[in-house]
Amino acid sequence: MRIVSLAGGIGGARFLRGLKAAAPDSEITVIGNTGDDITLFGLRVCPDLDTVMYTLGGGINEEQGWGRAGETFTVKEELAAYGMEPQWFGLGDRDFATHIIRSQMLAAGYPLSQVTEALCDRWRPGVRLLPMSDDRTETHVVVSDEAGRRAIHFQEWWVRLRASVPAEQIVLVGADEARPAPGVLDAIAAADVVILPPSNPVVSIGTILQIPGIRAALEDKTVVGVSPIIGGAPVRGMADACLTAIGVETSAQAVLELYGSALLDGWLVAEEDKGVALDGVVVEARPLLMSNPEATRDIAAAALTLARSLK
Ligand code: GDP
Ligand code: FO1
Ligand code: CA
Ligand code: CA
Repeated sequence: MRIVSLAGGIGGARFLRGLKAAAPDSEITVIGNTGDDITLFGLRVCPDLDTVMYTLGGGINEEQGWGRAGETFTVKEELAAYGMEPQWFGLGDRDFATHIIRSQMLAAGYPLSQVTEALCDRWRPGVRLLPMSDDRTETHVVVSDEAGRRAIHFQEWWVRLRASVPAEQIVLVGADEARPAPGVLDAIAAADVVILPPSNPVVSIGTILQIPGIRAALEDKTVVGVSPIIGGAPVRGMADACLTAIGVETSAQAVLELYGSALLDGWLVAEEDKGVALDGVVVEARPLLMSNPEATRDIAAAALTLARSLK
């Protein structure tokens, strides 16, 4: 079976591990969010692509959910000793190597999709990992504080400010001119089913859906989503602050309505969210906590079973 999955960072990566276990003989193509990408110290950092690559390739810091296992921070400390900014983003020594190679290849003219493929040669994530676009897009957040009203990079809002300042607007800069990366639309067209993992509906899935052509391609397919919201709260992270910014309530019902019946054919919600419903979408309630590999595999299996039944 051919499966396409969109993915953000931690939620997407953990779900994909379950999807691989639930469908070991399938060919899985992952379309990764690159709206989180940021240039730091002259290096291009792609947090969500790296989180998927390290998680599926066995290099992730499991407790943290991002960054490398066994990481050290000597380079970060040395940069800070020079007074280099920003100091609020924790790039580790092992992780730095990834960004150095990526930046060198990009400077040599390779598109991000080929760079990602080259990095995955080492990590063997067991899926085909494609960036949503080779064109540079970045999520920026409009905030107002003592410094006035301004747009800051998503990472500054998320990591430095911990989303504590309300987002007045969340904008994917460059979206209008961006094209899907090579292979993205072909993979969607060839897919038997499409799964939306419980990734952030605004700054992960919502970002990917903004690349012209991707949403329309998905609307022709059988798409099943897994709710990232359980009992009115994101399981981890600050997705509620992102939903509030776009005027959407933090609930499995509101995220279902945000995605809509043109995109979704099926929707998995947690058992405490039974009763969630939308015309044209089949909703099933299941335990949705990815607390261990088996529970995660069962969630992915339920999403696949539902998708197959709706084809
Ligand atoms: P990020 O890029 O690292 O923020 O990761 P994603 O966008 O892929 O996923 C983040 C989302 O995963 C959060 O909004 C959480 O609500 C969701 N999430 C995390 N753990 C779980 C879980 O165990 N179950 C479900 N259903 N959602 C989860
Ligand atoms: N998240 C943090 O909360 N603090 C960090 O210092 C941090 C560093 C970092 C470095 C590399 C990387 O790939 C991810 C990193 N993240 C960090 C996670 C990440 O930036 C965010 O959780 C996601 O982008 C939000 O979706
Ligand atoms: Ca992310
Ligand atoms: Ca459909």
